[in-house]
Amino acid sequence: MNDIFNSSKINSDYKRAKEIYASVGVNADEALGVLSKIKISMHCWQGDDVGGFEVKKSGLDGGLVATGNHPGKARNADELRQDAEKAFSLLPGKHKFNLHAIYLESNGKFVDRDEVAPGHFKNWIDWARNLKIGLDFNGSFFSHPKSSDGFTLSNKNKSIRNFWIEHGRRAREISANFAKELGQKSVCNLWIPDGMKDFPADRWSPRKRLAESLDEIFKKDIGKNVKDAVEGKLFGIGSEEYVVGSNEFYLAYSISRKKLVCMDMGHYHPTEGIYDKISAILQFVPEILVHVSRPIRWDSDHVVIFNDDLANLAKEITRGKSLDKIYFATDFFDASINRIGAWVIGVRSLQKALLSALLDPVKIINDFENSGRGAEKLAIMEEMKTMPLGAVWNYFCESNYVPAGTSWIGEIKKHEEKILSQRSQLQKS
Ligand code: RNT
Ligand code: ZN
Repeated sequence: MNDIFNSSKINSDYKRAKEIYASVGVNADEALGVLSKIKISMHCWQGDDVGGFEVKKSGLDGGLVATGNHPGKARNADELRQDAEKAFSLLPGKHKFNLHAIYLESNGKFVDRDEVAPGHFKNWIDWARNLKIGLDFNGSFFSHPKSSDGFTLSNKNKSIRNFWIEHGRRAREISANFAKELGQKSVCNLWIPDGMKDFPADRWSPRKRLAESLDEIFKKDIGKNVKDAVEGKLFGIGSEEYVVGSNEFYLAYSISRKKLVCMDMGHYHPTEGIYDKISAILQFVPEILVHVSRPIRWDSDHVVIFNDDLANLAKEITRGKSLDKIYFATDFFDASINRIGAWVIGVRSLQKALLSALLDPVKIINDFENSGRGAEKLAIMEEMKTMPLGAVWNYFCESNYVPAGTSWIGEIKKHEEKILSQRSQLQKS
């Protein structure tokens, strides 16, 4: 199978594909030039099922569920780096890594969330610098005794609220340090699990408290290299009826406070795609953070694949010439399959969706639409689905020195046999 992906075949396939795309007015070289500049923030939490490396930790709670127990998950930061590095070696381009506060390294000492500081991420910075990648950050407002009643920044207890406000402030400091040390912007996203399982008597007070807590967190001017983002949600496990930070709450908040709104593809009603929302929201906010995920029936955080939702999202962004206004971050966790494979599949699928959008014959479809030729427009949109995207993709991989086509798949098994299986044995003994 791998012989198909040798250099000369990839080059000749690309040459032919280029001609085919040119026939609909699309320049494949240009598309690849744009794609090579798109950084994707790969989330750390697929690597260990959202566990983190805090010294004292309780299990996953706050509505996040990772299911499955594929052997060999990373048990410490060194192992997570080792796995992520493997994944990055199979991804074309230079990207970013997206950390959560619970991935700190504290030398065996207990460090509570209101004490976490830039120094706890020193190893991550050295590693990222070495790999020439950026780092993004997230405060972790879950899996903690002070989130166990279901409320953090909107808690009615002032001292609990203050604890989480301090955590939020520290998250921004850590992000600012990433930006400074690595010389590129760092996105600092905030998601909280606050909400109620059943009908609340009072929907109002927690939202008022949340708005006030957020204003406290964002009071300090942290400089323009930190991109603050706020992420809403439809519901979570244990917050089925009421989510304090709903999508409407954060959309309004981000517009009024000039923050990025984070749109997670799994955080809306199941029949609602986020692609239609991009052109609406970007009328009023300068930038959006997208959490690229794949819901099945609910916010199930399945590994991202190149499906219609993703293809439509990517097309909306390129048709609106808005690539520079979108920050892409993956967000899924499947513990039932090889976790490095999950990362690579997810990020490569997003890149493929972006490539297919960059190869979209925008001029032709616009002309058809503007001249009332609906059937022709639909026909060309359909024909594009069977164009030789794979040949262009393979050339992109090849020219970025990563395995093309299916030839990366064997790498996963090798890593599993050489590295992960050792961990499983240790785990057993
Ligand atoms: C939860 C949000 C959030 C988390 C991560 C771990 O519903 O999607 O982005 O998945 O921060
Ligand atoms: Zn998310």
